[in-house]
Amino acid sequence: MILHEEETFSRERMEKLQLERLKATANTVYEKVSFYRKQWDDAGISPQDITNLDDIKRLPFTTKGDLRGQYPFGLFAVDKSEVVRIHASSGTSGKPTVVGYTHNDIKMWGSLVARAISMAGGKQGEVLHNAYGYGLFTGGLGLHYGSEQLGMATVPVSGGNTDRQISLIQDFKPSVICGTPSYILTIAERMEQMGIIPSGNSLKFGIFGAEPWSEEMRGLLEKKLGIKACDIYGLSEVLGPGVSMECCEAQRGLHVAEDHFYVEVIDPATLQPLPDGEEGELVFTSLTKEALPIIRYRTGDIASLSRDRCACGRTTTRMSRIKGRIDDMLIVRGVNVYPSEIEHVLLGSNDIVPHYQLHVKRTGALDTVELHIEIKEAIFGELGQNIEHEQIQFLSGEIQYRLKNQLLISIDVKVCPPKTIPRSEGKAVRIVDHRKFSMTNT
Ligand code: DLL
Repeated sequence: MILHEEETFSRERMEKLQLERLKATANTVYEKVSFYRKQWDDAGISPQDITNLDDIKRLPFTTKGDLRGQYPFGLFAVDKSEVVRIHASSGTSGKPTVVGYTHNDIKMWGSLVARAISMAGGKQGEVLHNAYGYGLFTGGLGLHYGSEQLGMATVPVSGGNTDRQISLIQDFKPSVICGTPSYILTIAERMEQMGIIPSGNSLKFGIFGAEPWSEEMRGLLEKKLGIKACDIYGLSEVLGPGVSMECCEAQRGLHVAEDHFYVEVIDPATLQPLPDGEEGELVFTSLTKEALPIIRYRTGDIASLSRDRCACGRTTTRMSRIKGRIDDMLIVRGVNVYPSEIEHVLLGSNDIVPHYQLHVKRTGALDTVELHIEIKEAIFGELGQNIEHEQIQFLSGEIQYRLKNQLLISIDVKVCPPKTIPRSEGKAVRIVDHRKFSMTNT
């Protein structure tokens, strides 16, 4: 259901609103945040230079490094007495990035998540099971406030304690389940292990995100749980979940909340804007945030944009599913590959479970990547639980062949015994880096 009229604004009306809000945001950050004032003064730009939306391209970018450099509250545009919530993302090195919200920010965030839940099929009066982690991570509380604002009975179960999650699903009969796709898969598999048919429950819709996932993973989760699964995107530096959301009608790309965020795609190497349809790095500018307005934030996430009409009737720009983070891209003998592309190839095999990890090692001067996959329990049993069995060697060769054929990469594939690849309770760790310097896998 379309909750807000802004979702169907004409392009002209949306752009008028965006320009008004961009001008106000530019004035605020220039006046209130010394970081921006200095950055813009150095670049010879002032808020008055913004006379049309295209002028945004003249503004300097903001990066995660800038947020860290201003740790903890240096980029806040309001007095600390107006901040009512603080979240932070851990990051893999250095200081966390800290984000703050005023009362109005929390209200706006709740309304965008309510919009997102409604877009995915959630309805007032029904029950929503929220398995995103509660805490400094924005997933739990983000979905929570949105669900309450929509008028759903919200179950704040958080991540982990899978058996309890399952009994709550059986007893409270939610229609919507939210969580990372990897954790929801863990729940579905545990149900199967307990002899419960996952598709036999009350669930109708899934709201999954916070990590890259493939179309094949969507198919698997939809089939196992008997639901329609939609992708939700967001990042704490920009807001949290709700920056964009897929609709359950089309399930083709995520509608950006353009009344609150201006989206661009740039070439991460040249930093030049890319046209619609071309893949590059997503960049967001907030248009209504009070505590932490953010200008041209480089997300590190790879996607493309489309302004085609959507079957659901919404007119907002859509972004493609995230292919991965720039820092998660592996270069395997000169070929660039993202874990989500490997997932796409793997989920075509009936003999393995959908859990995998990429181990990056350094041998001499060379980086090598080994893909760990896990054999299905039943097949392992049939083969006498012998991981050296020639059929298992054959399976590893077959996956290697498909990766070479479809992605042009040659990597070693190690088939592991059942239940040996760690299961996720939040964001799945797809890349395990054994080299000295760590790689991110948030
Ligand atoms: O992950 C916010 C969120 C919570 C989104 C719940 C969706 C659902 P952070 O912890 O700051 O915030 O991590 C943000 O996660 O830059 C992406 O790399 C990744 N990410 C988020 N959503 C998706 C998605 C939350 N739908 C980082 N697909 C982002 C792929 C995603 N990656």
